[in-house]
Order: sequence, then C-alpha cells, then structure tokens
Amino acid sequence: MVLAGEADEWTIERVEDRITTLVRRARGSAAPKVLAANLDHVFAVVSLLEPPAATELIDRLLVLIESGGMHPMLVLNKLDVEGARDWMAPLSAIYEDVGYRVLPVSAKTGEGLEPLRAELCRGMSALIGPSGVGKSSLLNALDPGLALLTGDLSAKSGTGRHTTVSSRLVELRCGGFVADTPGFGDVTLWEVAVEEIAGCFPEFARAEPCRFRGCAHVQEPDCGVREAVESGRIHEARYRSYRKLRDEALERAPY
Ligand SMILES: Nc1nc2c(ncn2[C@@H]2O[C@H](COP(=O)(O)OP(=O)(O)O)[C@@H](O)[C@H]2O)c(=O)[nH]1
Ligand SMILES: [Mg+2]
Ligand SMILES: [Zn+2]
Repeated sequence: MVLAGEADEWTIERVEDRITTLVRRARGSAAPKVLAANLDHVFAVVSLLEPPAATELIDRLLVLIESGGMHPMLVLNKLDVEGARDWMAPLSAIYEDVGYRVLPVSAKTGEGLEPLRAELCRGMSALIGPSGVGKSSLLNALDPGLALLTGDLSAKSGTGRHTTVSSRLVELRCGGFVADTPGFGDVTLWEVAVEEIAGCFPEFARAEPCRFRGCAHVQEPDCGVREAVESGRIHEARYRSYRKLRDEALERAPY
C-alpha cells in the first residue's frame, strides 16, 4: 500500500498473495482492477429509502462480494427515514433466511451502529454500495474525526479525483481499517462468469440436488432449485435476481 499524499488517506496500489479479492472490470477492458484484498469483513451497504433498496440491487452487491470468495454482511441504512422501518422487516427476513447477517442502522441518529462498530474496529473491512446510501456518513458517525465528505460528493465526481477506482483506506480511531470504495453506480460493470453465479446464492446449495450436473436452474427437468422456489424455500425475488444476473452474464459472454 502506498501513501496517497493526504493525511490518513491511503491507496491500495498492489497487494501480494491475495486470497479473497474485490475486483472491478470495466466493460471492454481486459485487466480486472483489484479494489481490495484479504478483507476481514465486507459490508453490502444500501439505504432502505432515499433511495429505496430493491432486492435486485442488494443481490448484485451480494453476488459481487460472494464471487470474490467473501461472506458479506448487509447494512440497511437510513432507518430514521419515515417508512423505512416498514421496508426493513421484509427485507431483513429475506436475507436472514439466506443466512446473511443484517444490520439495520441510521448514520443520522446512531441507531444500530454498535454491532457495525464492533465489526469495523477489528481488522480490515470494506463498505460496498452505490453512492448516496450513506457509506461515508456511517464512517463519520462511528468516528467523527474522519470528517469524510458526504452528500453531493457523487454529483461532483465527474471532475474531481473521486472518479478514481482506487479504494481509500481509512483508519478508525478504534483500530480498524475500512476501505471506503468508490460508489458503484453501475453494478453491471462487475464481471462474474455465468457458471459462477449460482454458487453466489448460498441457499441454492441447500436445495435438493438437480437431476443434471451443471444444471442452470432455468428449464431443466427435476431442478432442485426451481422446486425450492416453488415450495417457498428459496425466495422468488432471489431467484429473479439469479435469472437476471445470469442473462446479463450470457449477454456479456463473447460468443
Ligand atoms: N436520513 C438519513 N440520511 C442519511 C443517512 N446517512 C446518510 N444520509 C444522507 O445521504 C446522503 C449521502 O450520504 P453519503 O454518506 O455521502 O453516502 P455515500 O455516497 O454512500 O458515501 C447525504 O445527504 C447524507 O446526509 C441516514 O442514516 N439517514
Ligand atoms: Mg462516500
Ligand atoms: Zn437446477
């Protein structure tokens, strides 16, 4: 890691012997860009409202993180916004059923921050999510001394150094390091091979085995995954995301 020049800001430039990685590959570019590696905790961060979190966005983030060999936790921010609590319960249920740890929080009021603090203060973590969901606000709430820019930052990103795809590594007063990754406005930029996608849905592995090895869980007979969807053991929204991500990956495939 190389000091980027400003106090308390680091840029991950090269990482040796990485095991788990968070990779971004722009459309048409051959070399994947490693955003972070060997993280102890990775959080998919969305806001419940303003903007509202769709399951599809959440699933994109979770698949991205799973595809790097990491086990994400899900942070649902902006719990203080009116109506957010109504959306929090069904969303939490979907992802807790899958087995994910769900942390509903408000950077604004501080509600729910303690479990997040406990994780972020140990080892190296990354917050992954679109801009505007409150990633920087959460870090500021945990450590006001950071004074990270929030709010209209993304609107300005077309011109400033924030267009960089490098992660900034922020040191928390409590001892943890957090990679404040750039906003993922376009999560479709993230590349996961078609045949990897099903493995990024942990609940699919708990379904009955499919009749065919290499079953794509689309139209094959005796598909354990589709049976689990029909019987309600796999949430329909998760299966819809799987199909959508798979279709996108097929479109991206060269032939
Ligand atoms: N109501 C509410 N607004 C929040 C909360 N967290 C962040 N915001 C607002 O959401 C906007 C984006 O926050 P920011 O931290 O810059 O998001 P980032 O792009 O993910 O780093 C800012 O206007 C924040 O004030 C929260 O918990 N509640
Ligand atoms: Mg930010
Ligand atoms: Zn199947």
